[in-house]
Amino acid sequence: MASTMLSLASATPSASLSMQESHKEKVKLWSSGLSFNKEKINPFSNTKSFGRISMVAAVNVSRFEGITMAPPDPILGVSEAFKADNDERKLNLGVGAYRTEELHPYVLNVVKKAENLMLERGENKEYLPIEGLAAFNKVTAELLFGADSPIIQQQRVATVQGLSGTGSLRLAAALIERYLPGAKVLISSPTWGNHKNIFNDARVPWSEYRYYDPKTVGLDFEGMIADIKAAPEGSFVLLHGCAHNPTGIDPTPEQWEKIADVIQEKNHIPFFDVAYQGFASGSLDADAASVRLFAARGLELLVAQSYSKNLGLYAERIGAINVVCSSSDTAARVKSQLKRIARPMYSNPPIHGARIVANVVGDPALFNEWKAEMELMAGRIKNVRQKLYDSLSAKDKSGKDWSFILKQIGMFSFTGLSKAQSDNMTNKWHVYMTKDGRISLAGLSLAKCEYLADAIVDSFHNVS
Ligand code: KET
Repeated sequence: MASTMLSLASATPSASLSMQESHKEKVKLWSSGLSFNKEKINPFSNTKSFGRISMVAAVNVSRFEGITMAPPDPILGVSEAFKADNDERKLNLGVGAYRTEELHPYVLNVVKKAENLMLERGENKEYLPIEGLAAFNKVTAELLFGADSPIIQQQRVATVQGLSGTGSLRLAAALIERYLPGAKVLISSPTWGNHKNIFNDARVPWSEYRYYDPKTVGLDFEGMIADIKAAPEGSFVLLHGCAHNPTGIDPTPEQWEKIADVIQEKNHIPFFDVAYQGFASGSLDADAASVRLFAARGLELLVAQSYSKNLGLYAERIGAINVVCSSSDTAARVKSQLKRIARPMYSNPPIHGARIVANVVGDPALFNEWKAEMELMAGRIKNVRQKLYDSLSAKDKSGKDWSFILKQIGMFSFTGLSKAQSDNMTNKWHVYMTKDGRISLAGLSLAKCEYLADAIVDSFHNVS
């Protein structure tokens, strides 16, 4: 159809050919954003039959011609590349997703039980309210702050079900952009790659505070405190509640107290991203300690939650945004505005994951089973962490100290491998990982530790 249109519009076949040849160039010009001038710049104006040809061009050329190819996502793009690799030694240590020792995806038993309950009850698929499932919102806030928290009793928290951690962060970013325009968000350097995208897309300005010290492969606590102090008063400080991604390095309880002191001094607003509650230590309460410490000081704070990892509900997109306010009245108004932001974006959230969480957390027997399963998952990761360290120490004859791997917690290990070394891991060894040197231990088995250690030792010593 396109070529028919073209020959119909062109005076001669040769005119048709030359137009096709120069077509790409013209379209580039056309879509490059140059100010449009019919006589001089219009790329289709070099022929007498301008009217006819430009009309054909409009039909024949995609309106999206000027759109360039986006780069693959630095984390989810790794899974796509992994799928395309046919080598049988391949290993996907990119995305933070839990696998069994056989490297299969894992659906928790409590999740299956909760789903069976839902089937038995014959629950319907009606729309949820904009703020999500009430039973879910109740238990998710309780899980985070503790059921006996004064925040909950005084109804000072606005909890809205979100599209997992990412969607909940995005809702909060939109709230900041709309109601605290100009306020800056401080994010750790480094951080989970998507944080920057989220604030960029919401048009919220951000800057980084120091966090990781490559010399010690530990926390740059002095730098962190200095940067939080230096930020404009009233900034939001994004903190990873536990199991910092990508470094696996968390502040100690004493350091958390000092961070809270500075935040309070500067009237900053803590903004927690809690994507790994229960996955760092194996205990839901211990992993919420940082958030509870800030809450106990009576501060206003934001907390985004995710059930992707701790309940393995990655694809169900279940999480929440909690805004702790100074009064119940403020919380009610904040909640109404979060709903107003959500409605034109996605209307209301999906129900399936919300029911699973409500059933598991709301039922004492299932809740205990969940805790046991989480300990198992966290335990398996600790075992591969230890085995990887042992293998590296045995294979690397250079005397390099790999003990930082044992000090890191959570799903990941930040290996310190450079981009070139990470590329070597993938290109030569078929080990898929993010280019910042992060590996997901949740995707590693005991059986593959030796192979991984060989790959790391080779990449570390033979690639500069
Ligand atoms: N916060 C952090 C710190 C985080 O690592 C993730 C996911 C999320 C939020 C969001 O997850 P959600 O599924 O939207 O609840 N991180 C892993 C997956 C991803 O990049 O999307 C990862 O780092 O591999």
